[in-house]
Amino acid sequence: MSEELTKSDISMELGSLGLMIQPNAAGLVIESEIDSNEIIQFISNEDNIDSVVDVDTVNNIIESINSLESDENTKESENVEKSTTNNNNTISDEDLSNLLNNKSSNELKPNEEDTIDEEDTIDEEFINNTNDEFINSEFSNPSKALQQLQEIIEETQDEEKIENRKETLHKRYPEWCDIMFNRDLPNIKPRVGRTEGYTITGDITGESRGKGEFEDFRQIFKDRHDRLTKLLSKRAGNSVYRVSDIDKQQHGGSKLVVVGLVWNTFVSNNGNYFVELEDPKSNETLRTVFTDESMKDTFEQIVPDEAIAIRGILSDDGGIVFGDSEIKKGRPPIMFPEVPRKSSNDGPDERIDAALISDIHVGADEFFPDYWNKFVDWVRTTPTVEYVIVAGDLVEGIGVFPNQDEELTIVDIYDQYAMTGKMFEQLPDDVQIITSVGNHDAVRLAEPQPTLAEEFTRYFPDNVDFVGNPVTVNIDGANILIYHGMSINALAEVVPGVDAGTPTEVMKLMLQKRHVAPVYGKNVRLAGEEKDYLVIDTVPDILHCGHVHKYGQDEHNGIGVVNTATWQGQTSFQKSKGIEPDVGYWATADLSTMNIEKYSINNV
Ligand code: D5M
Ligand code: FE
Ligand code: ZN
Repeated sequence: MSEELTKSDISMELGSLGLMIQPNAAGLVIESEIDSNEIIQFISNEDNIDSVVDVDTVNNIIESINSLESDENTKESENVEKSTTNNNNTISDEDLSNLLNNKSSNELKPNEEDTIDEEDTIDEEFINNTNDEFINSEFSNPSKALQQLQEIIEETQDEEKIENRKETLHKRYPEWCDIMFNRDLPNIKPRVGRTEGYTITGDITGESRGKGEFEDFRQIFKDRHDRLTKLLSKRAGNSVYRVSDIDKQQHGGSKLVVVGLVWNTFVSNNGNYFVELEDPKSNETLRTVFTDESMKDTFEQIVPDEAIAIRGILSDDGGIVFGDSEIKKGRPPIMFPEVPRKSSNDGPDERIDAALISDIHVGADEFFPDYWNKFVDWVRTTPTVEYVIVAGDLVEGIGVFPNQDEELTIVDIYDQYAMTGKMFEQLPDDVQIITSVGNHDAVRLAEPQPTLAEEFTRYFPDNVDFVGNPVTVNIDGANILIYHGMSINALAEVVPGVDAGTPTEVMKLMLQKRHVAPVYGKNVRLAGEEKDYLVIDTVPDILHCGHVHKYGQDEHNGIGVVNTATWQGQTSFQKSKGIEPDVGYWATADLSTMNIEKYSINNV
């Protein structure tokens, strides 16, 4: 019996539980006539965790086991059982003892099929030699052992908590759970099933290379400049000069098109419009000026850090470009990269609907579960809907703005996602859900944003695909650019005549500028990366945003733009800013026609 485990086996098994045993004591276990596993069970259940198990303790245990064995078998097993459950005399923490019980019964149970090598028996010399070493090692430190054990317990409890989290939501949030989960759901109508699938491009998730260094940051502007210069060259119809490519001696006095990132714009006292362009590679700048009043509207659409091209004449000394004010061959003197007019449609031949939503804000006091039910029921009963696309702000988050916790029904971020996951479970399994993230989600604020970590996505069903912000989703040939919309406020602030309350007007500017967040600063944070993920490379069929909580749909050069509002009522922050949200809205995009249809809880 005793040769089933070696001294080191015992030491290690107990060590893995955080229970340290002196080698001499371990040797004693093996020497005894009693099954070593039984002794280990006793030690792990009975011994005082605060100390290293010593020879005396083992002797005591052996004695008590021997005295038990002299009793009747039934009585003995009763006692053993009792001792495993009522061990609070030695181990105060109930969870701790439970853990030990589980561990010892699961892992230390003798395996009848296992035979142990004869060599693996007691080594008297080893015990004597390693005794001091062991006692002096950090593992023989009782408080360290206790700490390690507590860590194991916490992890185990954590995992159990995560598993139980969704199942226990109704205990913590009975009102919402009653409204959403305690009701008769309409039967799911089978999907039409036309889609052949989708692909995601331009997702930063898993691709982030930035180390937060200044050079990474410069790199995004260099890349932005390079890629948009290519588009601008096409648009300008002839070769364009970068600011640093202009040879002031050679080009002085000649007509040219110059491209750069906007460094600065200003109107002089004389009413002239100045635009300073920069080449981010060399940091060289070039001043351009328009004197014609007719350039005002275009001039006002220019925002800092975007890439534009300007046509004009370089002064003799090469110091300034005098901007042209005429449209030549259909080309204006100030050119944005722009999206070409879309006339054809690469989408599917027959109707496939993507339902577009955003800004659910689960967890906020102002989230309306009864509104959400209407959406769920509509998806369940609308068989043409094969995709649901969420443009970020799934949850309200925590610590997003000062005193936010005073307006939270769910203050735990994991619970917020667990609740959202449970909500998504009510959508049909064969509807593909693709969800991006926003400024309220548990990811970095700087754009591009990678998607949620597994610790949050684990609460969602398998038909949910988590993507970053922004991304392009290609469904059967139709491209939908999803971008949460944090730049909408910044753009609206910089460009006169547009307002975040009419988001489609701002979203059109993104297409014009071929960039979803052209302005840096003003609540737009950028992350340094190898390339600028916010450049609109692929011309989308539809641009889908959220964030401003206002519904809007329109088109720009044949490209649909839609903002899908929110599921959250007015917060005190929004009240202070005069924002009246549109609550309970969504859109469908028929990908065969790119037709966008508006829905609200009031018309389904
Ligand atoms: O955005 C909800 C609304 O609040 C939306 O209209 C944008 C606006 N908002 C959000 N953050 C700001 C800042 N920092 N300044 C001005 N307006 C803002 P949500 O992302 O859901 O909080
Ligand atoms: Fe939002
Ligand atoms: Zn937002």
